[in-house]
Amino acid sequence: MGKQSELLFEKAQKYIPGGVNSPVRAGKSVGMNPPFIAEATGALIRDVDENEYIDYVGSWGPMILGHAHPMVVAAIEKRIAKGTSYGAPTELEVTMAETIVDMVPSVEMVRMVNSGTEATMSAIRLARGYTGRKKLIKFDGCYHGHADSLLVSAGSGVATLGIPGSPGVPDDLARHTISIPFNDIEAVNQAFDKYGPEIASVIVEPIPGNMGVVIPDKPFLRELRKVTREHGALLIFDEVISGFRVAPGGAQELYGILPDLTCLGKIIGGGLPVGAYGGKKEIMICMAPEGEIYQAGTLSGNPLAMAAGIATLEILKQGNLYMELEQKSDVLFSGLENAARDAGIQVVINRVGSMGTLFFTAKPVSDFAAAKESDQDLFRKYYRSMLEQGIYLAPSPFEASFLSAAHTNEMIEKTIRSASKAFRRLRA
Ligand code: KE4
Repeated sequence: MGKQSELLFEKAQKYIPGGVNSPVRAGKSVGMNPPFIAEATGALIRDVDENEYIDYVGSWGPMILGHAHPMVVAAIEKRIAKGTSYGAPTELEVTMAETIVDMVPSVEMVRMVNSGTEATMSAIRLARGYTGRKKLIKFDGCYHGHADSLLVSAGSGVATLGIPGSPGVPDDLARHTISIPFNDIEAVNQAFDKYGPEIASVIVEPIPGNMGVVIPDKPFLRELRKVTREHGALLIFDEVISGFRVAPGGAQELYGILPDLTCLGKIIGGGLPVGAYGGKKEIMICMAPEGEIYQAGTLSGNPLAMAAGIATLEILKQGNLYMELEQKSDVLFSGLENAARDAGIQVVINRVGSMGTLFFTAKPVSDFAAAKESDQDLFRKYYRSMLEQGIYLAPSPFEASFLSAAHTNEMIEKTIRSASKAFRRLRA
């Protein structure tokens, strides 16, 4: 890593646990200290040592338009002159809520929060309050943020760091969460046979991005909808990643399945801190101050974040960006697949739209157990080689790569050439 990044990382570790404000950024899974970023424009990101990279992290999903999109920057610049936060309702929040309701098929009402974690934490509290039940089903390898009830064999940072659940989560809370293999509808039915009347909700990433990308089996999501309805449990789609990513209306639009509640984040803030949870009106009106179930936030619906998010969604809801993203992503990931094959490296690629993951394995990856069987040592070497060639990937085998509207054909071709070289080095 560059000199300035090393110096900053050393200093950061004096004041910040692990030197980072979110664990996965520390790069422990790839055994490398992280580059410190100075700026980013479009699909390019530059570190403090003047190294430039093609960015496939995109701030872990929000930057679907690319960094510093002119319309988003203009929206923030225009808004900031009016102040940054009032702690009072604004027209922007109404516009954002109307836009989400308009774009996300199952959402009739929505509440803004400040992160994906707050969104899922609030949604499970709402599900428990609405049903009067305690138990929760989640899936191994799915990550829903760091609320206590959800840090039970989660994926993403927890999986990458190898912490099964987390110290500090009380046992008598964790035991209310049942975590089962993704795509395993038999296990879901067994859980409902055993705990049915106690289950408040099933929360799922309809297209998981936190064990790497995994494709839901066709009947799986449909069965989830059926079994939750039969048992009076709420189905929560955590679309913090897939929302507005795979279609204007997210995975629920793509697969035609309507959950009871949807959690959103990332893209709806245009890179500023935002989360949201929404769903059927009869459920959402149970939230204070209309109902009894409590959730609050000083900066919820913050005007700057709303301005950035509205500018982003206005562009996405035109819908024409998704075909372009699909084409670019197909070129990239099929190029990676061909390059690996030509170098004699076995890979499996899972992709939906502009979110995808390359696993170093020969076996299909349809759940977390299979993802964990992929060769993490090969991933580490691949990651390092790509970074040295100016390609910025997520420093973990259990994450998604994201394309944006700003990735050009030349950048994609350069990425494929770099991967080809990286794969050949793996053979050496
Ligand atoms: P945040 O609290 O980090 O805004 O969102 C939590 C969350 C909820 N649901 C899903 C499906 C998510 O992917 C996330 C957060 N994603 C991780 C990476 N996949 C954020 C990166 C990080 O933890 O630094």
